[in-house]
Amino acid sequence: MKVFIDGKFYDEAKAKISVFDHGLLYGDGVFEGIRAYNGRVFRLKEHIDRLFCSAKALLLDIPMSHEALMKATVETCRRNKVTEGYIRLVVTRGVGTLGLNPFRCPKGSVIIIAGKIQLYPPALYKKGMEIVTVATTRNLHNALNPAIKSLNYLNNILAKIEALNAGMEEAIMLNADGYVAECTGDNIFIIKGDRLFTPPLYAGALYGITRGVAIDLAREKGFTVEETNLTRYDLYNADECFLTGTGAEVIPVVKIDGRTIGSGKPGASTKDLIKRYHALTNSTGEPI
Ligand code: PXG
Repeated sequence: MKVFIDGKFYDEAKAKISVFDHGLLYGDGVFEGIRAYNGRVFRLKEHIDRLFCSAKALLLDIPMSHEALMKATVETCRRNKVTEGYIRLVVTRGVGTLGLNPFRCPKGSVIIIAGKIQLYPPALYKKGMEIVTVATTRNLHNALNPAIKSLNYLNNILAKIEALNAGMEEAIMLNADGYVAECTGDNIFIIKGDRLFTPPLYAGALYGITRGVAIDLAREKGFTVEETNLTRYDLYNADECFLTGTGAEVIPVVKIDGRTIGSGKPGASTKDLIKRYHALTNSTGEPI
């Protein structure tokens, strides 16, 4: 595998960054997880846009233009012959002194890795997932805004540990007010009648790229989409529930905290959405 670091490609074993990089020392940096399907990078522009928005929130200067970053991402896929896979883009604060001050780091580093993705077990897409609400509260937006895709993922990892300890693959995180925020690496949706609901950004959700695609696809089918606060009661009494994420794509949820959702099987609208999501991933994107 060849890894892109600051304009050059390195063999996997030689792809290294400094131990003085504040990305490592403080989790000071941002990232994106992107997928390639059928020789195209899906929603590349949207991912790069979000990376720049995350960086802006941290006053982190990405030392490449939007266009150059798009080109480098596609080139990393090409060099690794990745036509179907996962791309990890990381921008760190860069090398600095032993001390928090980010302004003592003269230049950020850009890393691009193109490889394989570890998905949820395929059976879960057929029979649906069971998930649980966990005790770890989603970060407050005024502390570390969940809209920032930063290298500080401990809030999510703590929740993921709780899910795994409970024998589940994914966890629902609530915000400090007790409203549903999102899952550890996925956004959450419910369907009730002809309405689709998902938590808004201010509830502690990432503006997921897949979330945006799911909203568009649902509207195409005549659903009214509402970004509004949801309680666990709303989830338990939904007709259908599903999660979205670049890694997860669209995955049905059939049980939450022991409560069966709808019929207990993946819902018809969710299955239709999954089909149309795949049609889109296989036919659109930046050609590699
Ligand atoms: N919420 C959080 C906290 C995320 O990290 C999403 C929602 C979904 O956003 P997108 O833009 O991907 O639809 C994410 C993204 C992984 C993995 O390796 C995780 C994500 C993306 C890709 C891979 O588990 N999370």
